[in-house]
Amino acid sequence: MFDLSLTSNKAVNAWIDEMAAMTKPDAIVWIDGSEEQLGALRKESLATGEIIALNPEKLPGCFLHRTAVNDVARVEHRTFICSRKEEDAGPTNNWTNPAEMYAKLRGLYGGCMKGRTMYVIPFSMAVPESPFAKFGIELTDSIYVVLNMAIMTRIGARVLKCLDASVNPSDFTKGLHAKAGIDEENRYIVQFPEDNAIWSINSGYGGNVLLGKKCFALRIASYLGRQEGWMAEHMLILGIENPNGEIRYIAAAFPSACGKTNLAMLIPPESYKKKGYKVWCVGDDIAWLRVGSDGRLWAVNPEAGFFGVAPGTNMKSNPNALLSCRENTIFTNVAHNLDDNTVWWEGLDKNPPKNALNWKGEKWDYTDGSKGAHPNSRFTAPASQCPCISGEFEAPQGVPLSALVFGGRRARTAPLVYQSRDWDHGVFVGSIMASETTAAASGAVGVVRRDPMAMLPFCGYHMGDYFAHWFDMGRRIANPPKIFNVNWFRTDENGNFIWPGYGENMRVLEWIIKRAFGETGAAESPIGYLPQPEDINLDGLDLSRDTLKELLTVDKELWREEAKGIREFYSKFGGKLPQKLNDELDSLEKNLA
Ligand code: GTP
Ligand code: SPV
Ligand code: MN
Repeated sequence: MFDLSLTSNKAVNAWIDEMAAMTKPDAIVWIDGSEEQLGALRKESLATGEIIALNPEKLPGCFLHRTAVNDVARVEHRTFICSRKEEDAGPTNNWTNPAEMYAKLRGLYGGCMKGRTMYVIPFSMAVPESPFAKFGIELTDSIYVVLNMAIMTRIGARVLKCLDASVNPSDFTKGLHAKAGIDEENRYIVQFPEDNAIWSINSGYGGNVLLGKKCFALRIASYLGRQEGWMAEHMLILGIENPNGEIRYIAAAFPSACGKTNLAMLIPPESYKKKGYKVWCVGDDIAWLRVGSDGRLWAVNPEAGFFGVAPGTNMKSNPNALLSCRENTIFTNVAHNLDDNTVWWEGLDKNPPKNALNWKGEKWDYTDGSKGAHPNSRFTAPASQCPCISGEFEAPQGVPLSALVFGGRRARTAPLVYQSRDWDHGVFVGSIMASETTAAASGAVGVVRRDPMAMLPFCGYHMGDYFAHWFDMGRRIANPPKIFNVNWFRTDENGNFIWPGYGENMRVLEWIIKRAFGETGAAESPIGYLPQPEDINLDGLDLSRDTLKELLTVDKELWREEAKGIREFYSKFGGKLPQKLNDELDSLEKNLA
């Protein structure tokens, strides 16, 4: 039962033959991207219980899937960058020499698809017709992966046609995924940047298995970007339309589960809506950045869907995300309401279902204090369903950026917002990012760690070289976006967030855009430019100027401690750390003295 190949592309067919010879599937099925085929696969997946059909009136076209209990997040300790030289992976990545890794993995993949079907998914990151599109093929034995890739990327015959017509039809990313036994001890997420290859085994969870996302669009793409003169970043992209109808674009990098999806589709406060402000979503997780012929930096969202965090999403915090996932959506690891066959998660509303199964599929009693949904439960929804999707969402050249924003979860150190003095200082600001860890990756939650540009788990090469690439790009952008840092997560002595966040973040975005266009002033501080408290609009918000002042304070004592931590972090990079970063750190320490 081997499908005829959908292409005469020799490189593609030879590689698939090789992978099939190793994994030995009973059948090979080519994914052509048609609704008929996807429908048939859904039926098959329903029959095995891999997915569960939800209420067709309330959630048409929606399904629920549960992963294995030991397989609910990215696994950074089992993620590898296998470049030929260890130095090219750098101190922040796990590394094994490729020959050794291939040998080990061949052992695990050997015959692992016996009795199973191998699906061949041709996919494109960015619209395949875009000059910036990159093509890949993912081989997988999971229908869940096929159905998710069909939402998250552009797939099928259309992609093969573009690959075959491209300058180099043998240039495609080779992604191999096998569930094998979902064995934690033998779980590997491995990138081979020099081979443009990704091998993932023993997982069935999102970021580990949807190979177009973190593995390709960030790890491999960041490596390609450095060689080809562009950047792949863990950034949302949004447009702010002002009352004159002008749209200005911002890209923002926050670590996993730190607010990208929420900011990307925020709804402005009433007072802004009345004036005519609108926010348009271009992307919620990944941005590919290139210098345009006009000397500006342009951003493309390479994805076609959202793989968003479910808990905390509700009609108040993020109505646009909720409205995006009311149809044609796959929910993973949320609670199942058996009364009306819908889904529920913590923070959806105040009415947890009385007759329900938790994310593990066990009978769930919400009164016992246990969670119904896993903290890293997700929805996979087509971006086209977002009520505020940008008209430029599929623009082949992307959108021009006026500002870049970094941010993370910091209880005390980072102020609500500050601006870097220039591009190079902005690179420094990105490089010193730190954030409390979240449930998006396995391991402890709430521990502060350094996460430069929110790329620590996603940079496909030596991070010292990555910093150098940022400086390099700055020299090539005649009219660079201004660079900022934000922190929505300062807490009071009781651990409560001080800043209301979500839609109210619009007030900070307004300051950022005004600064980017030189339309408002700022105060100098040891870390960069801060807003004067009266420069942030608080109309209609129940927050005092004094509280805002507190949110904008820079505690020099804390920052001196911070500088020590940065110096220690920088020391990891040895001679690969650009001297400019050391110089910036010296001036920060001087400013704090
Ligand atoms: P990934 O998909 O893992 O990359 O995450 P993300 O960066 O897109 O994060 P997301 O927007 O899904 O938010 C993650 C969590 O942060 C959710 O539980 C949100 O409710 C919470 N969150 C988002 N924005 C804010 C905010 O402005 N303030 C506060 N306090 N919490 C927020
Ligand atoms: C993240 O962890 O940053 C995500 C989810 O966006 S995953 O696809 O699992 O990487
Ligand atoms: Mn992410």
